[in-house]
Amino acid sequence: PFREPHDAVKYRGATMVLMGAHFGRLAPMAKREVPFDQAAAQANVDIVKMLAALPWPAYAPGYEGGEARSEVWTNREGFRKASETFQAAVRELDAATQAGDFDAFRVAFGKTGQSCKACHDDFRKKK
Ligand code: ASC
Repeated sequence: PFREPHDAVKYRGATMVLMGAHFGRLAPMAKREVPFDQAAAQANVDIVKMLAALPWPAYAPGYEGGEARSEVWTNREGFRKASETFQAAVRELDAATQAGDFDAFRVAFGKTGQSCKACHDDFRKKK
């Protein structure tokens, strides 16, 4: 689906930037810095959920490069598991937000952030 590796690198980078922005907007609520606003949270979770499904085909064989470490391609099973852990956490975040359950939202927010970090630790180049 990508004409050249560079296009895949840009595509997955764009999804990561947008996910970071919209996941980040949940942080003040999760940290109790502002009151939990279910509608505002859901608007951001919906965007994260949609984006969370998108980047994986852009890591197909042949699309090495950018910030991705070679381990993405040499440890396919590990990368697949990391991506599934992340997507499962996002589903949990979505369910908690839809339910308006703030405690579950906080737990799922933490799990989701951990899964972002775990995958970055193992599969993203050190900055
Ligand atoms: C973010 C973001 C990440 C994760 C990670 C959580 O908002 O951009 O990569 O959360 O920092 O530990």
